[in-house]
Amino acid sequence: MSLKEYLSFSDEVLEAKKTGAPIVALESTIISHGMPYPQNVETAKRVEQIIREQGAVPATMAIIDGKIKVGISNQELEYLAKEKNVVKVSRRDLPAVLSKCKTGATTVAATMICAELAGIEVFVTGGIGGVHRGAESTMDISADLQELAKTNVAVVCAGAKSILDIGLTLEYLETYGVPVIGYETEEFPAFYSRKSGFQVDVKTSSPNETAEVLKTKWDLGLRGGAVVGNPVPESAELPAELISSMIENALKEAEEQGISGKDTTPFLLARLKDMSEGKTLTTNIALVEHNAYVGGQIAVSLNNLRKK
Ligand code: PSU
Ligand code: MN
Repeated sequence: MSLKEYLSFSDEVLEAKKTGAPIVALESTIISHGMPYPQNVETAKRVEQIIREQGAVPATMAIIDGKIKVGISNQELEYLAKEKNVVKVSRRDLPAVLSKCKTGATTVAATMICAELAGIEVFVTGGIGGVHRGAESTMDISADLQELAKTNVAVVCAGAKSILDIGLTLEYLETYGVPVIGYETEEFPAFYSRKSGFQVDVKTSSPNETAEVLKTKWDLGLRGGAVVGNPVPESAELPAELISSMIENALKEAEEQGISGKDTTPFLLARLKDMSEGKTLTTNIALVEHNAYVGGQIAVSLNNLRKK
């Protein structure tokens, strides 16, 4: 089977490819494992709409019946959002899930791979995976970070959650030469909160300025991705003091219940939502929508630079 036969484009994305319109990749783990139903479907649809309003075309990625879907239908979205047994697909899972004609939701790492295969350079999500707290003994480091080291896709996100070790996550990205851009911020955002106490490499203040950094990286032949950290809007921010004790408790529960590997991140997200009585979910939705707004504009700018 040739590469082309693994990919299945939606009509909207196919048309965008033909006309050279800007395209933005979106992940599906956030739908299947990151948010509850029905907020997951509503958010996924709204995020796609926001991207269209910026003049770009959304391409939500998923593995469906052994194909890499680049853009999914409403029916496929409903399935990914409702079905309990959708596999969480990261880099290592792609071969088995595809060859066995299964269905799965793609993480940041797997979505980057699919985006690169489909020729898409900008990807919008909520937060990236990273180095987990206590990684010195568990070795739990998200495959997202290795993917950022080698796959040519920019990930627009609200930083990394403080369920992770943000300092070590940034050290890892530095070691692998991954630019960390702060969108209108000098501090790397901490997902639910605007500040983490850690500096970014470069602050950009417009979509065009951001697109120029990305284009220059790839013009130089520097393979790999970039992180664009876009802080959650102030109106939706959760103060770090408010959630830090919840995070401590959620981490303790995870340890007591023996949660490990790929189950850790979904477990922590679900527990935080319950402990905060839904506040973390509201914030999560707001930050993803804001990332779609900014990421859509960056994709348009990058597309314009490429056409020059
Ligand atoms: N952060 C969120 N929501 C999510 C994820 C991260 O706020 O849904 C998902 C993303 O798909 C990310 C994955 O790639 O979790 C990381 O999982 P792990 O830590 O197992 O690599
Ligand atoms: Mn992990």
